[in-house]
This record gives sequence, structure tokens and C-alpha cells, in this order.
Amino acid sequence: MDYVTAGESHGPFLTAIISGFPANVPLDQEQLLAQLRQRQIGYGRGGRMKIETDQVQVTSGVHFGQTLGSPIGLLLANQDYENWQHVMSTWSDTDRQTPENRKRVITRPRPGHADLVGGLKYRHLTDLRNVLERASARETTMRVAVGNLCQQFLAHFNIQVCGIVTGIGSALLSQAAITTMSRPLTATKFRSEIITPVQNSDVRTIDPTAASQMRQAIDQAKADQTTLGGQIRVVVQGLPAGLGSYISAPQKLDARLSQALMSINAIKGVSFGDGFALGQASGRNTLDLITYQDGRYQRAANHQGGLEGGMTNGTPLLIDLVMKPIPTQPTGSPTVDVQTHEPVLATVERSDTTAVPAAAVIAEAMTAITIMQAFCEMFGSDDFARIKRNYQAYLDESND
Ligand code: EPS
Repeated sequence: MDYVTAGESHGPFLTAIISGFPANVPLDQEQLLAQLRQRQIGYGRGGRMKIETDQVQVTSGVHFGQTLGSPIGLLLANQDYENWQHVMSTWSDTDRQTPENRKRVITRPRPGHADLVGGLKYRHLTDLRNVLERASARETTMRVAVGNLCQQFLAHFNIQVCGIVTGIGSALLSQAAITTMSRPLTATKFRSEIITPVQNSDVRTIDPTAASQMRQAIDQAKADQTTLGGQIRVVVQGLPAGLGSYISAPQKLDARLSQALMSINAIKGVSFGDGFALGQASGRNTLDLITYQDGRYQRAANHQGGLEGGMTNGTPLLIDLVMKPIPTQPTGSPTVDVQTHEPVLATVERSDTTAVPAAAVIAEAMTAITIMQAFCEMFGSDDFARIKRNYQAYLDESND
């Protein structure tokens, strides 16, 4: 299973094509739309989210709610395009010369974005909009759509993914809350105790006190005319042991997850389990000791974050991400005009105060895509019923 997305932030459509999605998998439209909504509702988003109601259409590959095994096409109209038709016109640039549209040409790159380097690399220095339209995090809408179909596939095997915000600026979720939400849970409990409260929180966290501190931090940043980053923990429950492989570098699941998660806009770090704290600990204190109880292998702890030797080990997968503050500053930031080379203030594009809650939804998507890829490599990718039989056979033998 693989996918590609296309689309500019203020262009007419966002699109995606998924190839290799197994046949006969039941999918639900409401879950797909609800997940797109989750990405949009985070506290601290800017004006754009009031314009868009992301209603993705599935244009191929699904019939009567079940996959065909053929490429799945996804199409989503940008409602904001109506306000950008002339600037973003595909063929004609005559309208572009109007004084109003000339103002939309960008020659003052924003530090921290792709503007300058993208302009140099693709020779877009006459208008950096040609870079930032695609570099915009608007593209992640389609990743969330693709990811949700993967989440629905994995849920048929009781594998569930949840991205939880653990910090916005200096407003942090307590270590006790992080430990509680990271423990092994049944599918039902994970849904009721973690996923549902997180989905009902506009900062996507589980503790109401931390949530109100996060909202305050966002309000303060907005009042100070700046932006905030934060931290996210992705928890995956219900995984079998053995996804990924130790055999060769490209198959190692922690490496694949890191690549997928680092590709999310503004993510600057990814770690697993105890993460960077492992560097200060002794070996003896960081072992997830192996026991055999109730007819299966179990672990006494989860310092490794559910991965050993590049493979899942059957305990919850725990991944932490750090997101930098959005670089666009409402007051503009010092930069250099790429036409005149004079010092100027960078273009101020409309932006968000924080997008950490949205990034937690995108992190779910990227995690689900990567896990589904590893799952299908192991259990097959043609027919749903055959994949289920293969999976059950593996579970039956893997605790012998
Ligand atoms: C973004 C800038 C803002 C965000 C956008 C990402 O868009 P605009 O320039 O239209 O106001 O709202 O995020 C989305 C549109 C989205 O769907 O997440 C940027 O520069 O990355």
C-alpha cells in the first residue's frame, strides 16, 4: 500500500491516490469525515479553518462501502479557492497583472519556512508563492484522509492509534497522566478512556487542568503576537509482536515511523518510549523484562516504547514528537527581499497561533499508514478475509 498527494493550499483541489489497498475491506464514510473534522477543530487555528469544511470525496476504488483493491482516489475542493481563482489560475496569467493580484506576489521569504530555499532550488525567486503553496500544511488534509482509511483497516484487527497533545509551549501534561495513558489497555478501554476524551478536547489532551493551561498559553501567545509549538505522544494499542524487521535497515519499523512522522510540517524530533531520558539511565533500569503468563509472553515495563530490534514487541507503541512554533510571526520578521536584496520585514501570510492539536491528528495518520504497510507486508495485501486468516494463524502460533 502506498499513496501520493497533490494540491496547492489555495488551488482548486487537493487530491490523493492510494495504491495497493487490499480488496473487500469495509470502510465507513462518517469516520473518514469525522477524522478530517478532528484536524480542523484544534484551539489556536487561524481564520482559514472557518472557511473550510473538509468534505473529501472518494472517487474510485470503493463500491458499496467496500474496497475493490483498485486505486482509491480522493478529491477535496478548497473552498478558499473562490477567493484566489485569479492568483492561482492554472492556465491564464492575464488577471495576475492587476494591482490587487500583484500584491499577492511574494519576494520577502519568511525565515523558518521553505520560502527561500525552495525559491533557490526550483528557481521561483520571482514569486515565492510557487513554493509556499505546496509547502503549506494544507497538504496534510489528504494524509489524514489516507491515514483514516488505514486506521479503519487496522481497527478491524483491534489495532488503534491515538495522538495526544502532551504540551503546548510550557503548559505540559503531568508525567503521571502520560504514564496512565500509555499503559496497556483493551480496545474498548482505550477507546472510552483515551480516544473519546482526546477527540472531545479542542487541545487533544486528556487532563482538563492541563487543557485549560494549554488554552491559556495559546491565548497569551496570540496576545503577544507570536506562535507556539509543543509536544505530542502517539500511542498504538493492540499490536502483534513482529511488525517490521531486524533483517535490514529499510525494514526497521522505528526507522520507518521516524521518517513518516518527521515528514509532518514543523516536526523537529521523534523518540520512542523513554526516548532521550534513556541516555542518562542504567541498562538494568530500562529493561522490559520478559515473563510468560496466561499462555502468552508479557512484559513487566515499557521503556523501549514497544519496539525491539526494529520490530513491535506486542506492548503499546509509544512515540513522542516535538513541533517547533509556527515560524510565521503576525508582526513580520526581519528578512531580505530576494529581488532587491534589501533588508525588509517578511511577508505575513495568514497563519495559526499553534497547530499542535492538528499535528496530533496528522501523526495518527502517518503512524497508521506506516503500520498498515508493515502489517500488509507480513499478512498479505490482496483479500481482507485471507489477511484475517493469515493474521489469526500467526497469533495462534506466536505464543507457543
Ligand atoms: C498554513 C497557513 C494557513 C493555515 C494552513 C497552513 O493557511 P492560510 O494561508 O490559507 O490561512 O490555516 O492550514 C490549512 C489550510 C490546513 O488545512 O491545515 C501554512 O502556511 O502552512
